[in-house]
Amino acid sequence: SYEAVKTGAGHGQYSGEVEITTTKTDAGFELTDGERGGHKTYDLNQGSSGTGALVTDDDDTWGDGTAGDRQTAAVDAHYGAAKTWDFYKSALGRDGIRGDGQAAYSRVHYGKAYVNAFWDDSCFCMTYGDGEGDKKPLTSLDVAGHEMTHGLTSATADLNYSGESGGLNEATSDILGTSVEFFADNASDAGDYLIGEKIDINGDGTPLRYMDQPSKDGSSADYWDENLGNLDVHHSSGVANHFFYLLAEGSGKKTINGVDYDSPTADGSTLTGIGREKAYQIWYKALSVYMTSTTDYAGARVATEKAATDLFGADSEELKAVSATWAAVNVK
Ligand code: ASN
Ligand code: ZN
Ligand code: CA
Repeated sequence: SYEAVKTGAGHGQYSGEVEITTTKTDAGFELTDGERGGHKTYDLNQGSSGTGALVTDDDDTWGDGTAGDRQTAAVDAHYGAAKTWDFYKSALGRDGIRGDGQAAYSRVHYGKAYVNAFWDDSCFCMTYGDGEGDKKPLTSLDVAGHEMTHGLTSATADLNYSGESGGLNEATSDILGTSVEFFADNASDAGDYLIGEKIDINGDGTPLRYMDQPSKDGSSADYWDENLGNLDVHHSSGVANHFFYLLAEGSGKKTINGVDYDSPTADGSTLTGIGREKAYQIWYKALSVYMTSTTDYAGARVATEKAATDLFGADSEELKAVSATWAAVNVK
């Protein structure tokens, strides 16, 4: 018996034609990524517990790019896990979610007409539903990066999932999930500051969230106020998502990869972005070194200012930009 790392040909619904890392066994090929901690992708076949079946194939060519094909969701999930792993490693210098080189695993085809995806610390795994009707499978790249980043947050700051800390937990998943999407540089799913633009979870063609102006979703907050912690965590995240967009890209109108953005400020200030690489480095350092389970928005400001000081210096333009950007979203 032998096992060998292979490069399979994947046909994803969202990722398009992609190389995925697979394993050759006596019986054929399986979705085990030997280059990334042994990450495996399973098919739950509409079940809702356990792992279901490891996804296998005879000729190392996977999926046909349609939701009707069972392997296709597995291709997108396996690809998303690989790109998230690679982003953590080469952009953040982190060896897997826990920093120990160990892989999580993915489960696709969860339940019946399930319109969500989720991370679970207890299995150290992420799970994707198939959607329902116009609402497509949940296996897009930004969703994969979002869900895996819940594992990263649990392994670092462990931000409590309620109140302002819960909003920061959610925003961390959107910030690094979006950063994965840009990092992957996939022509079929280019980087943007929208969350879930591929999956049509609203059934009307709109994305789930907008980082340049979170209130465009009808529920999220653009600016901090004293009631922010009463919102659902997926809406109190808006202030930090807006902070990240402004820090990276600046205020006002901008077009990136063909998508138009228009990001306002609470104080009417005009901001110039420092670029997304510096912005995610600051966020990650703040998350992994300075934030704790009870960090609130005021604490996130302090944490990111410390991180920017460590990375760029006490007299740096980057530190000034962090402070000015928090002021622009009303975090004093
Ligand atoms: N997809 C959602 C999230 O990651 C699932 C949830 O609300 N727990 O936040
Ligand atoms: Zn989340
Ligand atoms: Ca996106």
